Amino acid sequence: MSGKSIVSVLTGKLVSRPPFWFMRQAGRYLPEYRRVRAKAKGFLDLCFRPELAVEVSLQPVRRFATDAAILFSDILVVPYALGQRVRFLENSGPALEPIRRLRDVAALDLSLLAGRLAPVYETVRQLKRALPANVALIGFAGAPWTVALYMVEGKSPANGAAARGWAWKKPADFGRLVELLVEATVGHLVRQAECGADAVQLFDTWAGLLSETEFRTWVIRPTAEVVRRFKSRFPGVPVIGFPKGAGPLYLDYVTGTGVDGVGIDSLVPLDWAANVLQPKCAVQGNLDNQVLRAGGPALDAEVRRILDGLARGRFVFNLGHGILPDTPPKHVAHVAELVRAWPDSRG
Ligand code: 1CP
Repeated sequence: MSGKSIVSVLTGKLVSRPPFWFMRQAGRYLPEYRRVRAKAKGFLDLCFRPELAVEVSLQPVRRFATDAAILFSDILVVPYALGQRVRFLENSGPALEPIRRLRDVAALDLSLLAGRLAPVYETVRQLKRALPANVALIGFAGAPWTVALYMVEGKSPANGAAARGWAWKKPADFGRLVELLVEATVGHLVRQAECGADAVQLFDTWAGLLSETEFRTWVIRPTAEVVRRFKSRFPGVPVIGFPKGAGPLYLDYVTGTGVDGVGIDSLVPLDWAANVLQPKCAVQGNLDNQVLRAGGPALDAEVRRILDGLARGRFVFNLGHGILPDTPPKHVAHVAELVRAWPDSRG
């Protein structure tokens, strides 16, 4: 296989075996990550030191020979770069100074973004030089809805009551925040593409919290705007959208946003994905992260079920959500073997 097989799949070409990578493939489950992490002052420091961020981005590629590296960064570097106070507390997750009113939105400053994120773009440049020609470099951003949710809630959201309450009561005000994030997201993705990203992914981790009406307004509409504006600058760089938990609305998401590939969570039925989504775009997913952690015969059976269900069409093997911190790396290595061996790995 020549070139980058993930880019081939996302642009509609057939490949001999499905390419693979894993969401959150760099992280605490890897001992080599924990060693580098210990050198950084905090999580944001790790994201903003190119020599460390490049190293942790490359670790899973070396260990598992994945078909892609994902930039090591976080979706919450964007709120930080807009001037919001963002901290990552050890072992408890993100803490942001919550945004609750139009006045808080007005205090955010788009002009800070490129400068504050310059180290991230330097990481992308260095990664591009370090990667073999057949390994794709995936850039990413959080989608406007998911990033807005963290900005308003100030922490890992439970039901999103603060953000959703605001959006239902004052849609124009919440809409200003989302518009600002559309602008910031396009700028962030364009700069990653300028520095060498081969594809980009939009993480909409909390899309599944929403009602149909909210999903159309706060997920499909802003994502369509991001995709349209990104593609006007980089028509050849494919976009993968991951609206986790979208259920049957995955179809309207694909047709309404214009993404080249869609990440599906582990609950999406494979036959539905093959019959309804794959004719419209490439599909990426959807191994359950708990079965990856558990391992054993159940893991083998699930990997084969997914490959048999989707690998004859446009398909990128991945998880339905990120790798859990207590996942044995040897389970990940085993999955990589099974995917590489398909169709001979069929049970
Ligand atoms: O100290 C640490 O090591 C913290 C753990 C960690 C890591 C490894 C965080 C904090 N972020 C990351 C890296 C990261 N985050 C990457 C690059 C690595 C890779 O994928 O290999 C990416 C793409 C993300 C994206 C991200 N951050 C998402 C979307 C994807 C998803 O998993 O849902 C979200 C929701 C975040 C927020 C975030 N950052 C970190 C944590 C612990 C969280 C989640 C908090 C929560 O559950 O609400």
